[in-house]
Amino acid sequence: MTTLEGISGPGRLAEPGEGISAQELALAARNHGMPLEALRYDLTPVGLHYLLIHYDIPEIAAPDWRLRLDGLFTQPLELDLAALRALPARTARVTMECAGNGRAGLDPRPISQPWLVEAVGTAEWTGVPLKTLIESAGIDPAAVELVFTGADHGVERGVEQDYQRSLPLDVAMGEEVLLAYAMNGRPLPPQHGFPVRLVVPGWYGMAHVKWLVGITAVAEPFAGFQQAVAYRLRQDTQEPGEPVTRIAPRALLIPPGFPDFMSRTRVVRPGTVRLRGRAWSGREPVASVHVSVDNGHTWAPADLEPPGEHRWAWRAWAFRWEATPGEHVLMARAITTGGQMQPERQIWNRGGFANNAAQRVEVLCTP
Ligand SMILES: Nc1nc2c(c(=O)[nH]1)N[C@H]1C(S)=C(S)[C@@H](COP(=O)(O)O)O[C@H]1N2
Ligand SMILES: [Mo]
Repeated sequence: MTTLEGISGPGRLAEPGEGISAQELALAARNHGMPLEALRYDLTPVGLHYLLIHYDIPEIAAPDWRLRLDGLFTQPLELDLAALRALPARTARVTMECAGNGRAGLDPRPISQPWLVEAVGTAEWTGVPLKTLIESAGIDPAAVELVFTGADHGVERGVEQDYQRSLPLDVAMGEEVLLAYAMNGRPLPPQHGFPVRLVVPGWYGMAHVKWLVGITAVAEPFAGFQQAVAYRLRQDTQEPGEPVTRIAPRALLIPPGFPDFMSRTRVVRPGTVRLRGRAWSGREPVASVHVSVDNGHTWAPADLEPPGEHRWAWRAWAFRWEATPGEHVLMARAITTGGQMQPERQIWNRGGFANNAAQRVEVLCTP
């Protein structure tokens, strides 16, 4: 009989020149990205927001749903949806990005969900601050982390599991962390975590646990698969590595002109082309965006929308380019208030996480 290890072996790196497999295609078809032209919207229309679902979308009927707070709480709680919705709510505009965004561009390519750069989207999430529930359940002083459990179940690299992730208590207590039941003003759709998900503004997607059914306060840092095995920055699977946490700065271009169907090469006409895009960072805020129209040889600052009320959302930028006939490589990169700048070349790690190399867009300018 096949064992669970047998159907779901260890993580692998692609051999030199090895193409995207049918298994990677199956993942990519389930977990679609955001078409980059959707960078034009402040708020991503729900159906265009990227998706990442490790296992299956679980079946949850709203009347049956319960959220259980257990472990090191002084007053363990169980709530239904009506009870959650009766609590004071907040709405926050949040840019979410998968930690594996950019993975397919790495060499060698870690075999997993093969994102190019489109694993991003911005939504307005409405829900109850997590802090409100932690305070009413009362936290035991021995607790160091909260473990969040999703209703989805699967097997990954031989380990059968519920999808689970933890947050340190100080992060979980942040005013901005939400138990969200609405996305862009409507109940969450099944694929985005119906009926309730965690939203941790500024953190990569894996922290925003969907189909949330449990919150457990624990005395030791959580060592579950998605915390201690997956989502670590390391060169080799043997190293413990560093945990993946907050979103590294990134700028992306709305693809200019029009595309070639197969190659996706962009075609523009000579003359003034207004380049536009978005930039974001879950660490310190973006201070500027620089654009290169000559494949990174020279850079010039773009006009960047000033920071507004939406600290955790992407900001628009624009740049005037005088296009001349021929082939061009456009690039954009974000620089934070503390001087963190996107690298021009990929910085490799074994899982292909948090790699925020500056985007390159090939453009053909024809009369
Ligand atoms: N329960 C559960 N939560 C989950 C996941 C999952 O597979 N199961 N995927 C995570 C990952 S890796 C990402 S990037 C985000 C994606 O959120 P979205 O599909 O709403 O864009 O959800 C996170 N939350
Ligand atoms: Mo992700």
